[in-house]
Amino acid sequence: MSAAGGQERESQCGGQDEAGRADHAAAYYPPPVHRPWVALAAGIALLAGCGGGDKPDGRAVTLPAGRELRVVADEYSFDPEKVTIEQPGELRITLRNEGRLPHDLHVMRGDREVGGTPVFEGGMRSARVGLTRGRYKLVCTVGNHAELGMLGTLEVR
Ligand SMILES: [Cu+2]
Repeated sequence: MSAAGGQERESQCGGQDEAGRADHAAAYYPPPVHRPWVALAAGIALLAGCGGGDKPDGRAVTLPAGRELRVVADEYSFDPEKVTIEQPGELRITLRNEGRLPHDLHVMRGDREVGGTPVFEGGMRSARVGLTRGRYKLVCTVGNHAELGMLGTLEVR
């Protein structure tokens, strides 16, 4: 029921280049019977991509100092999407790419890149970043993935 609603709304942003391409990509997902949640998640990500900033909230996590941050990448989302770290210091980030396309995860402070993983397809990659107190962004730097929803926040308290 909700999937049909998603389809309907997707078509409203078909005029945008990036939404068009995302539609195309979504068509290559396995049949719904196989992984129904993937198609649904892609639909949600597409809505987020053309919604103009007010996207549905992704999962939020708070990590104690010294804990590894594990993020799952997919087309086109990060999970979790909102991360709070309780203390400044070095953070190890592991990105698992569950999508079909190459992705990465970079930590940005304003326009300055703090660090991140290489771009890769499938599997996992880790990176270490040194963080001071403040707000950062989590970004996939591949193509227009950030615009399509691969964008998160990281706050260091
Ligand atoms: Cu990406």
